Order: sequence, then structure tokens, then C-alpha cells
Amino acid sequence: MARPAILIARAVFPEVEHKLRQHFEVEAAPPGVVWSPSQLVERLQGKVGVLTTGGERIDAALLAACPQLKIVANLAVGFNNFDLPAMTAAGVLGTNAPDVLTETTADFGFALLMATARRVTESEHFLRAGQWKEWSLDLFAGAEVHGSTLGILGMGRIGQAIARRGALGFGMQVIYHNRSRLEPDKEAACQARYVGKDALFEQADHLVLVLPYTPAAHHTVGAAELARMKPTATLVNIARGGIVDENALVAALRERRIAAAGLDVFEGEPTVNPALLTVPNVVLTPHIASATIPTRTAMATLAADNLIAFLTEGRALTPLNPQVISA
Ligand code: 8YV
Repeated sequence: MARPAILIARAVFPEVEHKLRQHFEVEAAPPGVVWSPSQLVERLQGKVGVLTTGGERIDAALLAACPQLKIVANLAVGFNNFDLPAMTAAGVLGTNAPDVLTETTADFGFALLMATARRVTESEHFLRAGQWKEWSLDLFAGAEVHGSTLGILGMGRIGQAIARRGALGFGMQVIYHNRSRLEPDKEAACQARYVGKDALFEQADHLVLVLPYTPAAHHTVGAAELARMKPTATLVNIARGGIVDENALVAALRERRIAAAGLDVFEGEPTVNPALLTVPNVVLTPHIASATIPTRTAMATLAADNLIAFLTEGRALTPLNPQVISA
């Protein structure tokens, strides 16, 4: 019997591709190649499964053009690139990659918070440009991190891991807002206190965004929310770019209505709003919060294991629409 054919939409590490080749006929994007939506549809012809990153949009049009497709395995925990109702309607399983990246992503959230509050990249640019002539008492004086108030918007696994770092490692008071309040034992484990959304913006010295991106979360942080923040506060976004109104943020940073921001995600990524590049008090990184080799390997492996489990045994490890399996 012919082996099922699958597509790897963006290059993964050789060991993950090798694992998939033991079960399937595999077509894989070469390293550095990013297919356009129409090229992706073309490559998907005859494929029953595809391993995607968060960068490939899976919507009703693509599903209609790829009727043989049965599973889309995202190697990201976020799945805002999926039109999940359309996938369910088409009988296509979607899987994501939770858990394996939690601690690594929380580490980076903290790194970005520290870099932003303590002006690490801004001062490095100054030094590299040969502008350091004298030491002075207030040279690149930043914001205190230890003992300050850490705000977290979106208190899932990554939010809780950031909270633990703040409370236990840096003696911070941790406040959070989430659609639903955590169970008391979970709140106690990360020493976090639930507050209303307005209070979160008003009280945080450092506010980290870790909420999932949905249409309802679009521009959760806009001019009104930024206006609530302290002029000394920093804002860090490691969730999705669309959560922040970038033009409103640029205005707030320029007018020093907040002190600084750290962004790992962007509204139009990989294109970056040119206005952001002109603002000195923002740290910009190219969506690397989960980027360590062990974690990226674990993410790709989990996606591969979902493809193998579903296409060989009809089950999945981390299904997003399990009703497709039972149907
Ligand atoms: C991924 C992420 O690296 O998992 C997620 O949701 O944002 C990142 O960890 C990225 O989305 C891969 O495309």
C-alpha cells in the first residue's frame, strides 16, 4: 500500500524530517524557503497532512483547494493562523504544540522585560556608535525591576511561568488579568493577585502580554489602555503583534507617555512598522521567544508526533478540534 504523503511547509531540523520519512512520503520546503499561499496550495495537492509554523494561513479557501488534506499540525502553541471552525467543517484536524515551549518562552519574556527596563539594546547601540565619551550618574538610567509590580495580561501556562520568575526570583508583586481567574492553588504557586483590566494597566510597572490572539483580542492595547499606564512603565509583547495598536504605541513612546516597550511580535511581521524603527525606547526582536534548539526541536517533534499518531493510529496528542477524530 502506498504510504501517505505529507508536506513540511517550512524546513525543520533533519532529525524531525527523518522521523517523518520513516512513516510518510515527505516533501519538505528547503531551508530558507517560504512558499506563498498559492505555492503552498500547489505543494499540498495529494498530501493528507502538513506540518506548519504559525506563518501559514489555513482557511476555508485553502481547505477547499486541498480536499485530500486530513491534518494540519502546527509547531506553534498559538494557532491564530488556523480558521478552526472552517477546518472542523471540512473534517480537517488541527493540532498545536503546547507545554514544550512554556519555560523557554517565559525565560525570553523576562529577558525582554529586563532588556527593556534596563535599556540594554539602546545603550549597546550608543556604545557601538562610538558615542560613549564620559560616564555620568544618569547614563542610561532605567527602571527598577526587582521589587516592582509585574503585570501579566493572559494567565495561561506561559503567564504563570513568568509570574513565578517575577515573584520568586525578583521579589516582584505580581498582578494579573485573565478571562477567568486562576484556581487558588495556581494563584498561590505563582504568588499572583487577580485584578481588573483597568487596574492592571494602572498599577503595573512592567506589563507583559501573553494572551492568545483572537479577533476579539485585536488591539487589546490601544491609546486608551496606554493612557492608563504609568509614565515610568514598560510594556512587553511576546504574544501576537495584533494585540497592540502599534501606531498608538509609537505615539506613546515618542511622547514618553510610557517609558519603553519590548516587542518580539509585530502586526505585519516579518514586516516591521517603519515608525517603530525610529523610536529609541523600544527593544525589537524577530519572534524568537521560543528559540532555543532544544525547545524548537521539541515543538517540531510534537507536531511530527501528531502527524504520525493521527495518520497511522487515528489519534492525536494535542488536538484542537477533537470532534474531527470522533467523527
Ligand atoms: C513560534 C509562537 O516560534 O508557539 C507560538 O505560538 O509564537 C512561537 O513560539 C512561532 O509561532 C512559530 O511559527
